[in-house]
Amino acid sequence: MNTRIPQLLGIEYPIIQGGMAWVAEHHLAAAVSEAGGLGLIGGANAPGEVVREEIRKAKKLTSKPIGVNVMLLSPHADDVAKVIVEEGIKVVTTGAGNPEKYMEMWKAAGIKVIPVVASVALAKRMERYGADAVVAEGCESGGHIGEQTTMTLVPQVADAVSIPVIAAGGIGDGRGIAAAFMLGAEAVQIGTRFVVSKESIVHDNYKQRIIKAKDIDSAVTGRSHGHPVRSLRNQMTREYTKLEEEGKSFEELEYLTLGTLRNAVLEGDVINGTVMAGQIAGMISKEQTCKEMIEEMMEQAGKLLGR
Ligand code: TUI
Repeated sequence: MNTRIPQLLGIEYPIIQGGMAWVAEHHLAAAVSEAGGLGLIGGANAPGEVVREEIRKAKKLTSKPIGVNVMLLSPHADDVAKVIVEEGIKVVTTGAGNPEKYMEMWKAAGIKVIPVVASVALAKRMERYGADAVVAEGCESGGHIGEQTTMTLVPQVADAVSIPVIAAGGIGDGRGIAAAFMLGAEAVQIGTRFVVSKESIVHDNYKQRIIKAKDIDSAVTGRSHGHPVRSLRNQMTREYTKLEEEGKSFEELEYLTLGTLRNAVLEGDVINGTVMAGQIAGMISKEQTCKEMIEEMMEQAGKLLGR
């Protein structure tokens, strides 16, 4: 499992933590990095100064590399992009858009840039713009998703680019990691499983909702306005779906979900809140430390791959 990614990022194992909004804060990022993966601070919709504080707090907990994810739909993306350079971060991932306008600044600062892509076209474009690797994220993922599955996207992206490909979406154990490697990936990005880690600050109601989830418990909302989001079914997804079917405008739907991810993550409102999680939630059965998760997954993947 000695691929190009651990060397590129200065980490031990080919495992990257997803840059999940509200969830990927300093405790989780530091725990994943300490365990030998790459922990990420999720910029999400936070202002630059909040991200700066998160970076500084994470650095107090670990001297190992940590990265930052820039959510490109955020009104604060420009500020976060600059904060990353100022704080000496060495790895950036981006999501929900095309990060071209920041690439020159980041490359000049010696930052490894890893855009999350949901299509071959964007992967090829990112390689041309100097990306160091791409995360090919399938629609099994939680949160904002594309259309392709991980099984179909990863090999097509791996064939289309020469830079390393990191698989994401539906991966939560060593079998998933081994399968991703078989598809041509050189690392994986994992989100949902780390949400239920002991170091994750997510409300226990949210963790229990994932632990109790069955395979079919997630739903995708927002397709009607071009921003599909996967979360666990509840009162919120039912209400959203009903309003979508009634043809409500993007603004009305946005208003409905305002603050609901925060309410689920921090307050534990898993009924009217947005409980983003991937389809692999049905397989996730217990809270463990990030170290236990990573070691268990690496051992299982190693055996399967005969390494
Ligand atoms: O970004 C994510 N996952 C996210 S972001 C997020 S916050 C949010 N909440 C509500 C609505 C929208 C965002 C929650 N989860 N994953 C990475 C990802 N990127 N998935 C899909 C994409 C993507 C999709 C289309 C990236 C680029 C793209 O096209 C860009 C272009 O210009 O071609």
